[in-house]
Amino acid sequence: MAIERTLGIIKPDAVAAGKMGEILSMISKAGFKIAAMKTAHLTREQAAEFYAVHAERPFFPDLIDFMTSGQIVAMTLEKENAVAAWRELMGPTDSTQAGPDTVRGRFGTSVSRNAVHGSDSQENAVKEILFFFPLCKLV
Ligand code: 3AN
Repeated sequence: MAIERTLGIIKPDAVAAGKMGEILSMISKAGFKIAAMKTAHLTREQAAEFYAVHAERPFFPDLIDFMTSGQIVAMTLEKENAVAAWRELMGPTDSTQAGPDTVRGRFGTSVSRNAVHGSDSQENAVKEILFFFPLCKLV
């Protein structure tokens, strides 16, 4: 299977709770290579652009409030089958339904405060990686 890249974000709830190190450790133990990483504090415009696909959803204003409430960590994660593998390690969107071995099960608290983000397809992974790392050469 080919090496893939996906975009992971440690969200403001997990960063503020001091869980960045533990989440990076889970990522590393699961065999991902972190090909790029940066911390950022998104503006409302940047968050709205990143989540444009959800613009009409009722939770959109809360999502933008939350994602701009503090520092995030954006990462390009590399591994065989990375998109699916990172979504499996994250667990389901609703943290209350997530297993104890998943990042959301350990560090998320609800459907919206769910600790991490991951791309949902290879196509979106390319777009999302370029959003945070515009100079990255994708091969
Ligand atoms: P995922 O992040 O698991 O791919 P998406 O793409 O459906 O989930 O949703 C993007 C983000 O929007 C989620 N991570 C979560 O923060 C928020 N979200 C999704 N569904 C809801 C919901 N029903 N209520 C509140 N926030 C939600």
